Amino acid sequence: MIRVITYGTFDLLHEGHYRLLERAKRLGDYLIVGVTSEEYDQTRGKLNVVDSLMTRIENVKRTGFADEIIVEESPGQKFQDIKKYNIDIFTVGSDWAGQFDYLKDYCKVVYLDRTKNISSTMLRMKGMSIQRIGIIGTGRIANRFVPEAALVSGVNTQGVYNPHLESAQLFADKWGINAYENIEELYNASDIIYVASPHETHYEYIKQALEHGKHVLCEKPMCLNKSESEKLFELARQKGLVLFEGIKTAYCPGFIKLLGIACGGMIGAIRDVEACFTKLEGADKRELKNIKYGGSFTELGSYCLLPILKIFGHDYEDIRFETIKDSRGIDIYTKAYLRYPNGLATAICGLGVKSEGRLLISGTKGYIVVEAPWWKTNYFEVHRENPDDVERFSERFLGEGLRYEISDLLSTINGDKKKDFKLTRGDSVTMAGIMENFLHQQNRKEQE
Ligand code: C2G
Repeated sequence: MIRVITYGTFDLLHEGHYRLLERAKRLGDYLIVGVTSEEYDQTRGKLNVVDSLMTRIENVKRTGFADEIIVEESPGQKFQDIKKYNIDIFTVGSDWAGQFDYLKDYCKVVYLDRTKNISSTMLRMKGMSIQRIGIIGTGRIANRFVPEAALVSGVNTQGVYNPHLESAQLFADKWGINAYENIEELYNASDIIYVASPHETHYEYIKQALEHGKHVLCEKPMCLNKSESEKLFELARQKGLVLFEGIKTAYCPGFIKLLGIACGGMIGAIRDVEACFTKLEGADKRELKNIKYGGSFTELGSYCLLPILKIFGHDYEDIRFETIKDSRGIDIYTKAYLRYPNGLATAICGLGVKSEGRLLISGTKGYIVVEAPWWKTNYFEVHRENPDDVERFSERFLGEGLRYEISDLLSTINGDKKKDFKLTRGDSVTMAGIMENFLHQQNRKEQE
């Protein structure tokens, strides 16, 4: 008798789960299904799980494939279960390919192809359904996005589009999703479009996606021009669709906590915000090759502007940029100085200059310091005049942190308006205006 085991959350049970269980059963004679407990899902950072453990167990039972159902409660349990239940085969979907190879010493490990297509009408729960995500672009960030989306319950990554079909195919093969040659096919197969293409292509893709009735999550900077940003938000409003700019920091719990403490008066009235983000990148990287729209400020400015706009708002009195360029004219280091009626702010970005990536918020009663990588906020300190008077705060930051924005996007699509404050339409429009101002000044200086 061949004994098989598989695990999963099985939330909002859909055809991907059903087909996985069906094939797992066929691998042997006796199938044990481990359903994750709520606590375990929290520990491993799976977000947005809707169904209770009881409902998920009930749904797995109803498929008729499980001979036995157990609860998965802790990280080391798979290894123990294999011994305890005398397992011959461990199986899981190919979205986990390679990740359970460590079990090969104890039993056979089989990765079954994940189901690429989830039909939109399948198994709707209380007006909620699985939201299918289509990706435009196949770069570094898109590669980080796919495994993060796998940890948000209620979404399924359906496929990818890149005008260079070969790149799309490579990406699709890597992640077990569809590659679309025609962008219309991507729109037809998706409910949400994730735009992760080069900056200057965002506007057209977002407009097209909204016109096709799709919700949109777009990588930062969403727009390089204020009026384009306004037009897109207006189009989304008219169509009743959700449009989110993907600045991961804005949605992560540590940053939300930091803003609460900073704006709650703990350091008095805030008079200065200094945010720095620098990276040393090879000259072959996209952001250092694109003469017109590349460079440090368009690449990293959104992160640095975020705490400034969240703390001081959108009505700055003056903004000034100082930039150092490389021999090809690409901005490798930029400082943006903003003046507000009662405060000053500096955004410092570097792609060819390395500095201490720190966020420093200074007030009339003390200061808050967040060391690099503050854009993945998980720890910060509040200091006062007395050097011994230090308060320390920490918060979890899971994985690459993209799961937070995906999770908020999903709750907003499902009608939860409470997440709106994290990155507002006004924040995004103001950032687009600052990008426009920066690019305009760069071009003017070049013409002089
Ligand atoms: N699955 C699939 N096709 C999809 C979606 C999911 O084949 N379109 C598979 C997954 O690969 C997994 C199973 O369905 O094998 C359950 O998926 P989830 O409920 O999302 O659980 P998961 O987070 O993948 O947990 O310890 C838990 C396991 O590691 C798997």
